[in-house]
Amino acid sequence: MEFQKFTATANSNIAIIKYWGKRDEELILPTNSSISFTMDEQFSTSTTVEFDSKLKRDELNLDGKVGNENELERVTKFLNIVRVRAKTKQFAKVVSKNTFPKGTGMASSASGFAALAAAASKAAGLSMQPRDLSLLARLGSGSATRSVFGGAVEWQAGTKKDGSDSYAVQLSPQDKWKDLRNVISIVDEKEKKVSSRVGMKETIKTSPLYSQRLKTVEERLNLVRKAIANTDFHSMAETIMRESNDMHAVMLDTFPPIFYMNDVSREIAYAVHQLNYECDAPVAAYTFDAGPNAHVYTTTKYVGEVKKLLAELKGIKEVKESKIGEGARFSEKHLF
Ligand code: 2P0
Repeated sequence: MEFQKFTATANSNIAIIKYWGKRDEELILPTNSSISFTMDEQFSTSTTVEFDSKLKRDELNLDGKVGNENELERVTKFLNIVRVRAKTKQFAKVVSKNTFPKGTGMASSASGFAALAAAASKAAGLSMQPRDLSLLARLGSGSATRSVFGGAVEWQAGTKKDGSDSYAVQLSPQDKWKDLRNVISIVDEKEKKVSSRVGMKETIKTSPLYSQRLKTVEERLNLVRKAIANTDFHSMAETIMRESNDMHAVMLDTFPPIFYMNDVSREIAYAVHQLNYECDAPVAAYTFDAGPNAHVYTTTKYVGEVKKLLAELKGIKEVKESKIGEGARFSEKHLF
């Protein structure tokens, strides 16, 4: 069978209610639901996929370089799922490009697997609704589940053993969030010492505090869902910060402990609290992922204030600003 070449683009996302722990390692099923905002096209991955009967194995090119064995293995594992569904044995050529430079410490597995899921499924002749696409993207990387959609997105943990109810839904489209910004501080560009995949597994295994997190995260989820339904950033700002702090607390409670935030990250957190104190309102909210880079959500009205306070801090390499972006889409701009 002859297959066509397809290209898809997906943006990364930054969670405000975090995914940190799996109830099923193989199916990538989370212990709790998570909520994120999708970033804009400055933080995206475009991927072209073509299945070809002449290939002897999958071929991978990432940002102009041949993918290493680990990267290829992860992509082949994912393509195997697509091949089974499409009933084909053909290997594929995959070429992928990130708009954000590798080594800025920005997560690329979310945008990467969302783009790969969209391009590979279409290139294999499968027709998928966004929900099915998010189920498929999840099998590549948990955070990719959310990148299929734009705006505010919830990855519903689901309860079924087979994972069929663990997919993402859009809570609110991006045009409702024209005033919201993510001001990103690049603090460290190095690869992290402990990957999210390994880190979250260790946390579940060794952190006594983790069971407490699973109880309290439900309250934060409800509060954030309500604030999103009302397009009300200020009412969830405190919860966004408490949630990030809670995740980093269980990381610290892991044994041996996992430190992702550093002194500069902590200075940024202090500065945001100081700004909110001076404004007598929660005008900005920080959140940190599995790394020291800060994401400060704020409204356009306060972006200038946030950037001013960041400029006064030492140790920040670069500050970027992202709008709330769209979901995965196809394009005619093939990469080969
Ligand atoms: C999140 N993170 O909700 C959380 C917050 C990092 C901290 O999703 O094992 O790379 O591929 O499912 O998706 C990072 O985890 O992990 C992540 P896998 P993934 O965004």
